[in-house]
Amino acid sequence: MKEKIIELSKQIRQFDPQNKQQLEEFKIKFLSKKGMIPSLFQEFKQVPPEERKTIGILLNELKQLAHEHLEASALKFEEIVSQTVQIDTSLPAASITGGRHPISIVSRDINTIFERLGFVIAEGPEIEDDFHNFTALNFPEEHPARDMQDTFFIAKSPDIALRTHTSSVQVRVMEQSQPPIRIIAPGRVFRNEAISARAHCIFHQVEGLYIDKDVSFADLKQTLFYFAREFFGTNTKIRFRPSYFPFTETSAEMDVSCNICGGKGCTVCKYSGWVEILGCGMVDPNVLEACNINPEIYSGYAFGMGIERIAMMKYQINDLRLFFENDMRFLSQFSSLV
Ligand code: 2NM
Repeated sequence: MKEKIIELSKQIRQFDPQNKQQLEEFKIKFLSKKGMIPSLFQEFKQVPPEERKTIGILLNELKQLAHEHLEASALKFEEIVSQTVQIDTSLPAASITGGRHPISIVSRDINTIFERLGFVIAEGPEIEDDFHNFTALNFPEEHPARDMQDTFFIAKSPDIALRTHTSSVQVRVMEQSQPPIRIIAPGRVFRNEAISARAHCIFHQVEGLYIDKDVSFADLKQTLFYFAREFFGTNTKIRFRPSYFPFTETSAEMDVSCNICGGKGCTVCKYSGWVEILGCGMVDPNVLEACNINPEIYSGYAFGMGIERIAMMKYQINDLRLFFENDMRFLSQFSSLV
């Protein structure tokens, strides 16, 4: 009996099936009701009591070995099958469905124009501390943006909030490097606002920053003029109006000539011929100082724009909520634009 068991375990170990049929044959030969292992269990009944313990152990080990070997062989076999299916290079390519979201298209187009001017894309966290979102950006202690009504706070003392602009990314870059700095920071921002056709609590921004020796407002104007012509077309005119932001001095807002009506007057420009597209200015020396950049040596400009606003203008979309609803009737209109 012992010899038989040893002989069978040798046979089992040598078994290497090449297909499913051989696997089945193995099962029948060793493990089926009339197979060799169940027959041995029958024979086991005649084993004298003094040998029962050792033979019993050997027999159970043999059965286990057969099951394990069968499973391992089947597994190996299935792996080969599925691998062959996955890399069938003769299959025709799957057709590509879907397309980019309009916000993604516009964001990418804006980034590309600034990258051509030497700007580098910078990214940072959406959850920010008070210093990077407000204090370093020269927001006074009692500024309304620091209020619960305007900002989503996650924790209090220390204040942690969802960033309200991507300027916080620029603060992080300024802290970590010395000029020349030429970056754009695209990304999602969050403001505690009632949702309407013109506002949402989540939207997207691209902010730009250039710091070096002798950077002037003229440099800012020329850069933004180039951007406007590249993005809206070569006939686009720009104009600046004075404005105010805590982080820039001087500050301005820039309008572009309405590219829907060509300046004649329409609903997009509200019959003024001009559309506001961004805010900008010379970085306040207090901001540079807070970020360990010497304002006696360096100066810089910055600008920021809302991507939804620009996408609304470009595609003549009149309700900002459409960007966030993922309605296929809306999204599929952009599927041919890559
Ligand atoms: C705007 C308008 C004007 C701005 C300022 C900075 C920083 F970090 F340098 F201070 N980043 N972005 C800026 C300036 C943003 O958005 C309407």
